[in-house]
Amino acid sequence: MHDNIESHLKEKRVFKPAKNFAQKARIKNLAQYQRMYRESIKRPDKFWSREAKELSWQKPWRKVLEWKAPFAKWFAGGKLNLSENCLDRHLTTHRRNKAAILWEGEPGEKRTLTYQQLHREVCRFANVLKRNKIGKGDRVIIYLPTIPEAAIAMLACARIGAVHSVVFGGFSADSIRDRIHDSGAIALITADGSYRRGGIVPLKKNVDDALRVGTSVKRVIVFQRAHNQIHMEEGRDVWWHRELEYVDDDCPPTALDSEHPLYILYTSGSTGKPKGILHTTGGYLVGIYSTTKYVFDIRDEDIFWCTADIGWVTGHSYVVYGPLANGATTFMYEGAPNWPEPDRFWRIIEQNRVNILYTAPTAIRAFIRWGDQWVKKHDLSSLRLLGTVGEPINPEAWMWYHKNIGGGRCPVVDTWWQTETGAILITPLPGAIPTKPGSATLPFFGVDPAVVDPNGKEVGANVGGKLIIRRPWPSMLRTIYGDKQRYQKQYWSEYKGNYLTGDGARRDQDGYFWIVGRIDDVLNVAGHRLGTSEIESALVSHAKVAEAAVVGRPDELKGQGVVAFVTVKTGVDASNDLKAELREHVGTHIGAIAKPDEVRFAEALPKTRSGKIMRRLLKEIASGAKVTGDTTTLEDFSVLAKLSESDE
Ligand code: 7RM
Repeated sequence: MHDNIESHLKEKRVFKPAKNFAQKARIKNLAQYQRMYRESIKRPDKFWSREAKELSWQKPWRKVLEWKAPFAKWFAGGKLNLSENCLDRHLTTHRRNKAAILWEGEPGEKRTLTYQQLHREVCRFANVLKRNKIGKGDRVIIYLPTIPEAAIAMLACARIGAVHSVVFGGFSADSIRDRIHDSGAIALITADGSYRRGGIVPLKKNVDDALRVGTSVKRVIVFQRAHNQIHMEEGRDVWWHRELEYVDDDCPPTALDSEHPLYILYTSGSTGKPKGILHTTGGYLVGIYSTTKYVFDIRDEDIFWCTADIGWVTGHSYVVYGPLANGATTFMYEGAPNWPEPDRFWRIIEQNRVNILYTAPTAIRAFIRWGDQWVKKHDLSSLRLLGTVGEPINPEAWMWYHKNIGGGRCPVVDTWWQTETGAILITPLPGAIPTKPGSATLPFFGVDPAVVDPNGKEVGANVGGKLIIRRPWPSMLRTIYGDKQRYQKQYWSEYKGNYLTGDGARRDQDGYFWIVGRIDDVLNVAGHRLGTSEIESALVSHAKVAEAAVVGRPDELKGQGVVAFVTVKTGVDASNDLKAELREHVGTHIGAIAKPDEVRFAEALPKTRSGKIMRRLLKEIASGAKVTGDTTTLEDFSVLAKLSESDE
């Protein structure tokens, strides 16, 4: 009996960077990447100093890294301000009058903020925070839609050293309350409402419900977005626009210690209490600055669109901080991809001449399902680079994205990272690293990942195991807020001194990483340990399948049986014949061992707001149990009800 995760799916396609792309890129070929990577591993201090020196420091650091495992101090002794690096730094350059943020609301309004305008708004709002007795070290919850004010609020907190914690606009009163309690937040920034698929999400009402019981929140600042009727609590609630009347626009950036807390972002632990992932200032800035620069090879002329919600770490690092630290133009969109029609994204790209698109596999699979005709209506020739993040991308979805969105000419960067890692850790560099559909390819500079067996020994090529990171990196989490022990235990104790990602992976003969899913989701079928992503990718490679999620359920004979939840493409008849066909399809693509014992058709799969399939819930449904675990991060509760109904 062995404990390694087996791997069966072999993907042979390779895409080399196009010559004209590579020539203009910062990293132009594999040899240059390898040289820099080697340097970054052998002499990390030198590598990261060089990156950090491209940024503004109010006081230089004493030491690049102080590492008392598992506690890191990056750029120790240095002082800086993140908002200064995202704003003030650009005001003395040609970027002063350049668009920092281009925004489109779901109903269709458009706004542009230049660097100078954004700087002014951030300074004024920072003064509003001060006026409301919010200061350095105070925790502030931000519960806003993806509107420029979300970025302004984050940057204003960073400017005065307040610690923000953004809560997804889709979360409920309970989730807000949990996060207030855990963080001890004294203030909350929200809006009256936000738009979603034509309707209005009552943000302020959710806040009122969350604050009904006594909490630490003393002040609620409300931005007027949707003009829906709301209640304003005397002595507690103030309007954003009214507060601005009392402040001026002079607010020098506070010099903060490199290790000063920047934000807490909650991720749902698989059980119980959500974990508050804490990021700090200097290392985080260097991490997001450097990854945005090299992974997206971002240029001054580019319009960069990361479609993530501001409440996901991807929104923090690649909608707001990464692009602005690079002086780029970041595009923000408030609403749903299928509102008013399934071509909203393509319409936006055509109208705004977007150059770089960064989105999630879940969105790509939805586009495939809705049909190519929506894409074909639009001119996407402005695009020059595509990215994905959030889940393993099924090779067929990768191919569709490359061909239909990228016109076959844009490199696709499949970027692997986590809330905990702060920035991208495993990724292609678009001018240098040949891509393979479904693989996140090679480590970013300074990152030392490995795939190991249960004893911590690195496994050979194409053998699955646990993905670990063997040394600290600048944008790493520093702790779980208020719970050092949990931080130590969860991430650093299984393989002492190494960071445990919780993901399963394999490395192929070229050293490329393939993420096979979360370790907790690995199936154990008759002694074979199978990752979820390969079976799902085999299902998605069938012409009639849009999306699939595979889970195990107890089986007397095999230990676990394989249950596949499948959604079909628009117009496909979900028949019993198709079920049989899909079982055979998996059999031929992977092997008999992976054939689903049961295929269930579903209208939709349960997902988090960032689009990750919640296999934990499907597992409970597959084994006939009631869903009991934490469902607060579930995007659409009706999906669960429907899945359980289809049981009867
Ligand atoms: C950025 C983000 C983290 C988890 C991670 C993986 C999965 C993310 C990829 C991926 C395969 C990818 N932060 N994941 N990116 N799996 N390929 N390119 O998603 O904290 O919300 O989630 O997401 O399982 O551990 S997160």
